[in-house]
Amino acid sequence: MANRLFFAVPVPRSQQLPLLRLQTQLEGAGRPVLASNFHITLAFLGNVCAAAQQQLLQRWQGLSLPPCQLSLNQLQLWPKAQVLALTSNECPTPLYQLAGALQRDAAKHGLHQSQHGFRPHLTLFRGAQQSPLATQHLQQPILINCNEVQLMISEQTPAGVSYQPIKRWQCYE
Ligand code: 2AM
Repeated sequence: MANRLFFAVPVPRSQQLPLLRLQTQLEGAGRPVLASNFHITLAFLGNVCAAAQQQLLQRWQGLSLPPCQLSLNQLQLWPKAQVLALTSNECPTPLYQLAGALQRDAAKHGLHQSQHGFRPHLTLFRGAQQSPLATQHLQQPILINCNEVQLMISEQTPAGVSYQPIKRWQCYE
């Protein structure tokens, strides 16, 4: 059996409010992502069989990321993916390096091969065809504290998509 996996930084409950407010402002843009599903994808891995999952966990046993902050300040509509996302034009170096290393590792081991380099973003709406806001630039950036990295399973359930962590790495100085 294979699991659909991805590495992500979750958005803890204490940081969800400004994102929920923005979703309210953008109502009608598409299907809002549930707050409990807010995350920053570092590397998407695709379907991974049990043996490859075990090897992946072994290779990344020592994964580490110092605590860092991502400032999300731009709204972008990605028409092909039909995603309305909050993005950033600056990314903390350790986060950028970790995401790149995870993506390269996936490609090297026959898992998903990323089409672009890491684009830090948080998906707010799916099924989005247009952005209701004229300006793409937020006056006040939304800050996300990166305190944890998770290896997540993505599962389709009758209630919608559900993300469950199978391994967590806390960020330490
Ligand atoms: P996104 O929401 O960060 O844009 C689990 O499916 C997560 O992996 C989703 O949240 C999605 O990213 C990301 N994902 C899904 N399919 C992907 C693909 N083909 N390429 C890159 N990322 C993908």
